[in-house]
Amino acid sequence: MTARFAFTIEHRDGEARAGTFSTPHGPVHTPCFMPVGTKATVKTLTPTQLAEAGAQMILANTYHLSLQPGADIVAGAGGLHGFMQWPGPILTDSGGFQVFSLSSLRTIDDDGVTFREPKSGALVRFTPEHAVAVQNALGADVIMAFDECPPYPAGREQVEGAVERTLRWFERCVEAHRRPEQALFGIVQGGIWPDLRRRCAEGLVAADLPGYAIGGVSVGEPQTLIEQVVRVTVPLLPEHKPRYLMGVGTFREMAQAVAVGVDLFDCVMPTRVARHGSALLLSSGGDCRINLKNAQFRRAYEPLDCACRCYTCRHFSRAYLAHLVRSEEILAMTLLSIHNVATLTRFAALLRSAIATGSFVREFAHYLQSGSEQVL
Ligand code: PRF
Ligand code: ZN
Repeated sequence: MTARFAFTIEHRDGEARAGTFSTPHGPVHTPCFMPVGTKATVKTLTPTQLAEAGAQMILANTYHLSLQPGADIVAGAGGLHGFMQWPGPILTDSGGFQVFSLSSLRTIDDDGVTFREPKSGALVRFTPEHAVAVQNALGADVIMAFDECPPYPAGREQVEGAVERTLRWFERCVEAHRRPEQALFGIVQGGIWPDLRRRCAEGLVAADLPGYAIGGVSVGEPQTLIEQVVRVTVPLLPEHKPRYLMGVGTFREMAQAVAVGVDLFDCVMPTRVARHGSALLLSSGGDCRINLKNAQFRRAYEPLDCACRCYTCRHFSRAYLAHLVRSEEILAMTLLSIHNVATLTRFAALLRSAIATGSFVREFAHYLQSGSEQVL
């Protein structure tokens, strides 16, 4: 199983690594940013536009797809690759996070989670076996274990309970997994407590999976805590397996996580802000975004970002985009999503080449200064 999902580290710069993760649908060069296609579409983008924007691997969601259209319908099309016509690698999240963040009237017990389906109001039950069976049917290259992600802030007892449950559910996921051509990744929970992170990581690492994720971060905690939790958790994971930081994808957070040895990221932010009229700018050197509704862009005839080679920046001016946004034209969402996805994938590629040339720390120093106080 693992040979199919080999992870080769090609360059190192401090703890940062540049590698290649092999999947049945092609290689993923890391560090890599994965755009989110929750319902088997990265909103407003065709697969061709996504590929041209530099996407390598994309993410879809078990929670949404199992409710609509249902795993059997996706399986009938030959799985997600055939259904959505994305030829490259795909990862599905298990639903663990979405069940907790999106559904109402949740009841968790040791066997699984029952919740009310937001649209129909029907009661739905998710168990580790169900989450894995759905992901086996969806057919992504990487599938995620079913975990419990507590909110922030949460008390230590609650997080400790979530870790124990995540570990028991993990054993059941490993047992239920039926398709060796899909890589199952485990997810480390444990909130902000280093000892709970250690306990969780040790339980998962014993299973010798092809990859591991850090969950339970970026759930509302301050920036400094995110960085410190990641710094404490990464060394608990195997050196020669890909490490995936779930739901994180700003420039600063990515650079800081890459600096301590994270390889994969996903985040809805670039496509979500695009649909609200905002463009991410890399050239300014910070986590900068501009809103095209702002009056200053009405007569700005230059591209969003002169250094960006995306379709949007090669063809259109800020003034045209500002016009589309103000007119609430659908094309605004597509053109801004192309640019924002291209910008995040380009940022990951810049991290990668800086690691390859040994200039990572020097080039990205301005992103790496940590927050003020040491909290952990
Ligand atoms: N677990 C799962 N998916 C996730 C998370 C998690 O903890 C997060 C937390 N940032 C995002 N997506 N299964
Ligand atoms: Zn662009």
